[in-house]
Amino acid sequence: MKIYNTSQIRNIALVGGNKSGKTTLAEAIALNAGLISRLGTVEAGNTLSDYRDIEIERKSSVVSTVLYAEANDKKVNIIDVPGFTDFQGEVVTAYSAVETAVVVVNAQSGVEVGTEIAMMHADKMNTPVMFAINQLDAEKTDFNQTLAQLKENFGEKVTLIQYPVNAGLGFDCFIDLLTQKMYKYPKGGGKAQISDIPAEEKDHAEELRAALVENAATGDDALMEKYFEEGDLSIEDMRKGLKEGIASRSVYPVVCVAAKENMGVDRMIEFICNNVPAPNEATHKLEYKEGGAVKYDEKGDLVAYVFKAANEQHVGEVTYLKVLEGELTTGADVINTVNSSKERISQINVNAGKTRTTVDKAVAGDIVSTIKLKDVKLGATLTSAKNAGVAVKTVEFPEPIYTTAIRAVESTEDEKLGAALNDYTAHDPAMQNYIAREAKQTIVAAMGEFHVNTLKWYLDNVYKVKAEFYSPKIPYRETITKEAEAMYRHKKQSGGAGQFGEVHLYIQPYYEGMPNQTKYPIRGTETIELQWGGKLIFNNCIVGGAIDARFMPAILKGIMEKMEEGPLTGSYARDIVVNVFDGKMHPVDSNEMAFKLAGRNAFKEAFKNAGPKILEPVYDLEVNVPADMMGGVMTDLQGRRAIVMGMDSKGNHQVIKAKAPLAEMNRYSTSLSSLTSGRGMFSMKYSEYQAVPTDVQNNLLKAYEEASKDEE
Ligand SMILES: Nc1nc2c(ncn2[C@@H]2O[C@H](COP(=O)(O)OP(=O)(O)OP(=O)(O)O)[C@@H](O)[C@H]2O)c(=O)[nH]1
Ligand SMILES: [Mg+2]
Repeated sequence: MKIYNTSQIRNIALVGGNKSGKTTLAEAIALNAGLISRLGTVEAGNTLSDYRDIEIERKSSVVSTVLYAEANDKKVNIIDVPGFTDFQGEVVTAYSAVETAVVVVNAQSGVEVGTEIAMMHADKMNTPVMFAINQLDAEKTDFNQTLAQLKENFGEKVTLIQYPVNAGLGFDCFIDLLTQKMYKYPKGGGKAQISDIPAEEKDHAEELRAALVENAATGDDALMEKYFEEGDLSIEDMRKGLKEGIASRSVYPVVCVAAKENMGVDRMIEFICNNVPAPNEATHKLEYKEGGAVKYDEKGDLVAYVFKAANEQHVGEVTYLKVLEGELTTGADVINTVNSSKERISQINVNAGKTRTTVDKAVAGDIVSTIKLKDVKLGATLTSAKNAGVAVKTVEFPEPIYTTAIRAVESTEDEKLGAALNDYTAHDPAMQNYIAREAKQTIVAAMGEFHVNTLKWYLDNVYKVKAEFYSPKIPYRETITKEAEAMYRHKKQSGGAGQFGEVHLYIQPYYEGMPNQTKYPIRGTETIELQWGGKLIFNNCIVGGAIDARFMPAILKGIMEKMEEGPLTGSYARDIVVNVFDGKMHPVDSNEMAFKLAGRNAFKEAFKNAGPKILEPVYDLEVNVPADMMGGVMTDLQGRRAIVMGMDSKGNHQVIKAKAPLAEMNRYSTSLSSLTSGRGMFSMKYSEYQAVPTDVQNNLLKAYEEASKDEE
């Protein structure tokens, strides 16, 4: 394969709604580029992108796939991203490697939740956007409504480049407002016959072109002036304006395709080659941890970024790289700056799905893959020796919104399951697994139930370990709401050496910035930042040597034992000030054990009298739903004890901001999806701990009592 230089490279991600036709579009691009000789279909399970067993079984993409096409003397690298909302982590992965998002929109269904997710992440990551309106050949196609929805949701930046002449069954023709030509396709698609705009379309085309000219000029003052003076722009000027506008995200061009019929695809790729930024022309680039943006300097020293890692059938670990500076050459010794280890690049491949072609080198801006690295994970930076300190700022993945506990069906397979989970999550950064220490559960945190089902498929079919999913325990906390005092005398004198310790405590609820108590003189303070959040302030207020200083650590230890296993429900306690203000010792029988027990019991006693409360984790929730579905969603939120903090309208959607307790959010992604026919989306992020309502507290106390009885 020819080696392309940086300015000849275009990197795009095909993103957007579930089943909008991204994989079919990638297939048509590959066909036109001569990579394949006939169009595969997702139904037949023979596409370049959806080659994994799970994808063939589901007839839908699960993991993003890297492909490329050589056209117009350029190399276009393509990442075909799954559209289902649960796989939105793959959108983020793809955006970390491309300069342009091609948002594929199904003209039969218009703007969908997948469209919004693709746009939301593009906004967050400053990724330039273009739209490809697809399925223009389908019976239920509504081009005008789809375009109107795009404008309604994403504003005036949405800029029409082409419009179909005969959308719907029999579609084969569109007008291009930039080239001012008509493109008509033969049956079976492929290459368009290009002709002048016919007389009957001239007025309509002229009318629509005016908006294109204006949008093309907006990003560039000189062009704007020219446009005002001359009332029009040449095609070269428009290309210049469009290119700048796309790179700076002030223009979102819209093109027309029917991927399945391979129509419009040749022109779309030509448009991409001419108008979207090459890596070195992008205005928004990856950044280095130590500051500064990536330069894509072909002459520089090597820096490459691992944006994706996959465990491929029959191959093993495949590492996908974007070259950021210099050249990656076969045989190169590189440094993995994450762990300073050395790696050798034994092979460089370009991918078209699972098909790999070996190349000698790749220049800055290109996307390639390699195999047989020793220890390189997603997010790593590989460099030449000279750049050994350089690391790329890692991209932020969306917060998980669905958690479940998991265990091996056979406890002998615990370790196998753990290894499988670690391997799976290393390749899918939107899923996490960890052990919840207090609950003693292994937790999987994911982007939805379907995401977890995908994990289950891999556990069953690839890792071959039987696992079951069950409810995760809510990490409750305990605290106090008022001050209280208590004393405890630990005394034991039966046989041998006796034990004696007496401790008097005064406890208070802790809050940030609170003044010291003045009831007892404080002689020493210890602030303990609790591992599980919140604080314990331990004040020594002993006067006159009532308790020896050497026993204070033992008293604190006893209190900490109770903080770790709260007096109400055994949950962690937090945010308490303990003042030890009096006590008694025995000249012979006092020891550390006795004071530990006295401290622990005095604390337990005081805690019970201090208005103890159970706290629960509360999350900030952002729910985005079509306006006409608000009612059902609000009622459901109320049933989940959510408190609505605000509402905003965004296009024809409403964004609800609310606070909701984690305990009520179990399976929310599934409920929201069924309440909105899959058109709602939400994100949640831990906010704070709040006291549970009295009825909830009583139920929790009862449940704890029952569970403790069982253990006895
Ligand atoms: N009529 C028509 N159908 C299409 C077109 N493009 C795709 N389809 C069909 O739409 C369905 C989904 O196509 P895919 O290519 O799998 O869509 P996708 O966007 O990759 O789907 P996910 O990866 O699952 O999000 C398939 O049945 C395709 O045959 C098109 O241009 N016209
Ligand atoms: Mg797909």
